[in-house]
Amino acid sequence: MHTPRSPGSMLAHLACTLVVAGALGCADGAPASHAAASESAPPGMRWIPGGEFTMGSDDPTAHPNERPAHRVRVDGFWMDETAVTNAEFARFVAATGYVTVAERAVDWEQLKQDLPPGTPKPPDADLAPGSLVFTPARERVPLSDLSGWWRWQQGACWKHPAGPGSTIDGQPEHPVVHVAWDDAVAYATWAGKRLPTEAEWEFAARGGRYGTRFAWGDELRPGGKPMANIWSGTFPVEDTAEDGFAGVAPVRSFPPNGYGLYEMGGNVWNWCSDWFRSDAFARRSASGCLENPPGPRDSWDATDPLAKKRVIKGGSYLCCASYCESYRPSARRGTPPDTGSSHVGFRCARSAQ
Ligand SMILES: [Ca+2]
Repeated sequence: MHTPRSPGSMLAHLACTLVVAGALGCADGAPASHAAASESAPPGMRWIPGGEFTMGSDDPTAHPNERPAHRVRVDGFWMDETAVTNAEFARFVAATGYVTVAERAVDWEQLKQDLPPGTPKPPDADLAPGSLVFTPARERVPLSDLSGWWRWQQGACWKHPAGPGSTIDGQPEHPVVHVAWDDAVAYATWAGKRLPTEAEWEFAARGGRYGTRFAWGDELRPGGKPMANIWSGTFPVEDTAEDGFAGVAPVRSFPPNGYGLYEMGGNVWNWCSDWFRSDAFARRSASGCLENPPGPRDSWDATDPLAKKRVIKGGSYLCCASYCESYRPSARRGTPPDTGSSHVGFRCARSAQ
């Protein structure tokens, strides 16, 4: 946990050495792992058979941090069918008494480590518990200025996603949001699971389909059918909900991918276990086919070099063709591990027994 949770600095972080221990190259023709064939499926999880695939993208429209495409191989593993829901997270909190990062006051001593030297301490009121809440802009705003649609809301947390007075009552099947990376790890540990690596997540998101722009093909809406919960209309002013939802949708609202996983694109971003480096793929592309890459040893974002970030994947209900388009499997972003927001959730993985 390193990163600023103060309003201004957190907003800055929301913009849209790889150590690969054992990166010895993939064995040609090696079979995918079937280790789970004799293992009964954990409830709510799907077996991802593993194999070799092309990670990242060389598409001219891909973000620079997705390039270059490179070969990666992952072992088989279990993956949650859906993002962790409010009901599931509530059971975790009830069993453990866990208090999420957004429900704790900001630790100034930690916060200032990621700020320019000499940055003055904010007023105590700005260090009160809270989280980042999406708020539509009243009119078109520069898409380079995230403060045009994100606000720091005291009291916002997983139970009160829009701040005090808001509730998740009646939304047990919505993905839990306002969870920091540390919260996701705490939940996964309690559940006997772990966060997926970025490589596992991207492999799983593709659902066995490769070489297409989206997990379901090259058309965003094949035959006019919405395949993911994304933004429609003018971002960030008005979401016309053409896919049926403005804001977070309950899990299983859209068709599953080829592995039976729901909402691996759109709805809410998913935390991964890796540190985020914007140059990660460039640094490892010469290493040949990588086996189960765990991600970089450290974090670095060219646009935000002081912050330490973890990888998030999948995009959210705020993504659209004109802004980020991160519901593509290769899309990736870094977010400070102590920063949650109203469009970031997670799902868990589990290694074969
Ligand atoms: Ca939508």
